[in-house]
Amino acid sequence: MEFLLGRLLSNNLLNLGLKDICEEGLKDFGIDLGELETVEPDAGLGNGGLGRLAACFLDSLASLQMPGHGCGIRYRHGLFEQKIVNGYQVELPDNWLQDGYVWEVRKPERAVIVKFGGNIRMEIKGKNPVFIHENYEPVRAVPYDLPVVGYNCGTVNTLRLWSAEADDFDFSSFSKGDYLKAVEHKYNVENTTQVLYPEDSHLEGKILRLKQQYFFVSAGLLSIVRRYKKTFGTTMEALKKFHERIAIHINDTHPALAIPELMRILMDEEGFGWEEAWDVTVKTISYTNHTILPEALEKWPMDLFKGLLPRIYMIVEEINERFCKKLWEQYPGQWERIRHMAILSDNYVHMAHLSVVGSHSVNGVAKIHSEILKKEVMSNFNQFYPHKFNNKTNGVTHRRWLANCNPSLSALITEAIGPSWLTHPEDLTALEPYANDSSFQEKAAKIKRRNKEALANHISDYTGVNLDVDSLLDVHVKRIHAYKRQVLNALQIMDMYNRIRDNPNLDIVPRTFLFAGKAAPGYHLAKQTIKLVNTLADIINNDPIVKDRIKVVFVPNYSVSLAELIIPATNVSEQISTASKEASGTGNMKFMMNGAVTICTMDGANVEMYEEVGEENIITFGLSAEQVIRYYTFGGYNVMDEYHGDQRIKTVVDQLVNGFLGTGYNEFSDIHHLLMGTNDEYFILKDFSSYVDAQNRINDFYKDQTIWRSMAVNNIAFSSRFSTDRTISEYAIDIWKIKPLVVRSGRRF
Ligand code: B1H
Repeated sequence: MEFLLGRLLSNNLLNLGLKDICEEGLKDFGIDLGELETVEPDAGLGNGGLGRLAACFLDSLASLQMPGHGCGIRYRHGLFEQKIVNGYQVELPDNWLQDGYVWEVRKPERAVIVKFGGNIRMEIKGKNPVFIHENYEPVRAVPYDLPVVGYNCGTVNTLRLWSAEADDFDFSSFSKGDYLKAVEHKYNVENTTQVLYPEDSHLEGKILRLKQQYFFVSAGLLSIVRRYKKTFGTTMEALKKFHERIAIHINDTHPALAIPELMRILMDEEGFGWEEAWDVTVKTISYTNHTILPEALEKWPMDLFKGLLPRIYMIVEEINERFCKKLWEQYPGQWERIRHMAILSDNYVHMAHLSVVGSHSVNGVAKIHSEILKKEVMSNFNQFYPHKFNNKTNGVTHRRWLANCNPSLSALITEAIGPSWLTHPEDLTALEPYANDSSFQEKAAKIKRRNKEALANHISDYTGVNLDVDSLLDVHVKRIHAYKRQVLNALQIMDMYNRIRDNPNLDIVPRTFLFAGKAAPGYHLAKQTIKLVNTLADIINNDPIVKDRIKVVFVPNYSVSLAELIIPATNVSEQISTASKEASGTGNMKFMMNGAVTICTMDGANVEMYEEVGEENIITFGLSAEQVIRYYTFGGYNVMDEYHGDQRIKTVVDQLVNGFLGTGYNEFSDIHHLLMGTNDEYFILKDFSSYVDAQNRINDFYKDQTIWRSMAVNNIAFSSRFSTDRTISEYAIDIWKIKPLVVRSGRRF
């Protein structure tokens, strides 16, 4: 449902091998390619990691010459634009299509009709029941195709984005003279694909979102089946081999309706019986889980579901019935267990349960996350289907996130070890000996500094803050969320500030704390967190006692293109989620491959980064996932012990509400409540002291630039596991059973 593409021009030129020649050619006309690139709008059709992962998958699929395509929604408005006014987030609509979009090709001749609402009539034909959908609202789904260009290989795959369109006039209403009704109909239809829901890892149970889900799932499947029949024939025999030639992967539960929709198409349109349709469906579909946060697990009220999708509801009911019957056979009398596993229960349709039951593979996105799924969150399902569960650790495309966004570092790497890493990221390990090569270290450090200068220009334009390019750049960028613990970082900065005020000559490495990220518009705590960071920036940046040793800056409107500017300039990457909560994280990987040192909890993919780079090249702190889960299960933690036991903690917590920050008493009350009113649900105060120690270690390492630079280079050298080329190869072999398909041999350059 999300593809967070960002800009495409520069990346497509890189993958086509045309970047240098275009740069040179444009120079002759007095045009700077870099400047030209900024004219392209970001395609912000996603919230964060989940949508960007899908975009990285597309790059690796094409670059590995795999026949794999994307199916999504052409949102008229992508993720909102963030402005900061007086320290507060203000949301503006993202108008990315206003000047047209050069990469899309509208294909009206491939449009399909998606049916909503209405009622189902059953007829008996011969001996079999047939289901006829009547009085439905037809919505025309028109595909817009975007090319997905592989790296130096000639493969171009497709990202097909569906747009809801109405004919200019609904003639039946118009002919009756009801002009307003006709216009209203057009408005309602087109509303379906108007806007991306802006909640990351949190669900908004709105009917329009369910409509979006069915809209793109149905359109996608209708077009896949149509293409299949055109290629392999329309006979029943051909269709029974559907799963041998087609794999459909659902990115979280958002497209889980693909399961009942494929059943519907096979049964109602192609004449399959239930058993045959179910066999093909389960063998076709596979599912990735991206979160264990309870508030993000999708469930839809049955009534709402039934009204919008009556035939799909009937099919889900039957899937549930048959599944529960099997559970009953295996676990006779265990009502509670069955109720917890059912797809339909407590008047809701549970989409994760539907996804597990209706697919042949279920994977988590990092080792620790997959283990938590198997042992905790989905342990019942893992017992019932022990062979479905597996792990596929996330990655990022090192072509966009190193080669394209950090061309100087990329050139330095190629100069040292040759260019093979671009297609074989595992070759990056050849950099290891350079970690202690002082000339290489120095060149890498110079590049980091130049990248900081480029970032500093942007920041002074957008915030008026002058970034000290000689300071240590400490970066916390991602969606704002309690579990990602931007508040922990803010408290640590307050403590550092308190120490400087207590001892104005405190010897610390000059540091800039950079934050960026969007808060969901209805998420008050996240919005207060943004205000808190901006308030700290105001106070600290203007306090003469600080003498510019620390600076705080919140950069507005975090996006793919802003990340591409920030990440190459970063020294310290903040990955400090409450252990067990961040399924994987992917920003962590982008920083690592650009030579930042990570300060992190043992959560998500951080654990595997630690394994790869070794304990001497990463700074870890805090509770383990096991400890966190143990506290949640058995209790035994009291925030008052932290508050009264550590003066530093008491001071910073009190400063939130005692006027120290120069704001009203209630300004940060949600944050104060998060810490003290929920018994520190995210263990922010519990991890505080260990985090401060870790920050002090960063300070000490950075003082010795030889050590620091060697850590930075080691991080690049050991980042290859986190390329989506590795991730996609695993999906291809273990789940999709697809192989590279050489359409034509590409030009090699
Ligand atoms: C992730 C989401 C998500 N997990 C609901 N879940 C959404 C859930 O619009 N919604 O309703 C949108 C997004 N996003 C992220 O996926 C995880 O938090 C990250 O840890 C992970 O790296 C990323 C990719 O797997």
